[in-house]
Amino acid sequence: MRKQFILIAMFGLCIAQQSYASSNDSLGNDNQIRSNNKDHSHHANHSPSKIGDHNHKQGEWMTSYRYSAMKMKGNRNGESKVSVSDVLADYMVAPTEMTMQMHMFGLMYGFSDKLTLMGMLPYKSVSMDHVTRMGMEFTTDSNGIGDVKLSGLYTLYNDDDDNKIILNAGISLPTGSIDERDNTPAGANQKLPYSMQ
Ligand SMILES: [Cu+2]
Repeated sequence: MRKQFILIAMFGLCIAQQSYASSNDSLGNDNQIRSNNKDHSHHANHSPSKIGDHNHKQGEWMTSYRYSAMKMKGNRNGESKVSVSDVLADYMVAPTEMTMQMHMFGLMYGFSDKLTLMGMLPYKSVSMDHVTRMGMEFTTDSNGIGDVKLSGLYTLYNDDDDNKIILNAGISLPTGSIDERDNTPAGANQKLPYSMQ
């Protein structure tokens, strides 16, 4: 059998939408939602593609939504690429491609000027293509919420030029769904492996 070449392809796409609400701004307007580039000097250099890289002033809220998609192809054993036939020599089924889409919802709150609290909730959709030793192809899909992450961002250092050192400490709560099932050649409604949970 001709050795197959494995393509390794991976791309990421990130679209982020963020909005800010301030409850202690100079206008005294409690529920004003602000767009990213207005009025908030401490966000002037803030790129929305980073998470947890900034703090908020006391009483300030920020909500964020971020979409990302990823596609992975090919198999590896440690550092080296392995072909589908290599995988099938050891296993009954080889994965060929996996796509993941993630919706990430975030909330930040300025507990004080130095301490910002942050919570994040992901929603994931995963799809994996496989081929069996018999040459049969099949796909499994799953979707559900992932682990909630709660963290605190503490400003250790902040100079006049707005250079900052922020300590980011957090915990991950095991809220992710771990009982995702789908149909496979082994039968209907089978429990899916870890990477699909
Ligand atoms: Cu923020």
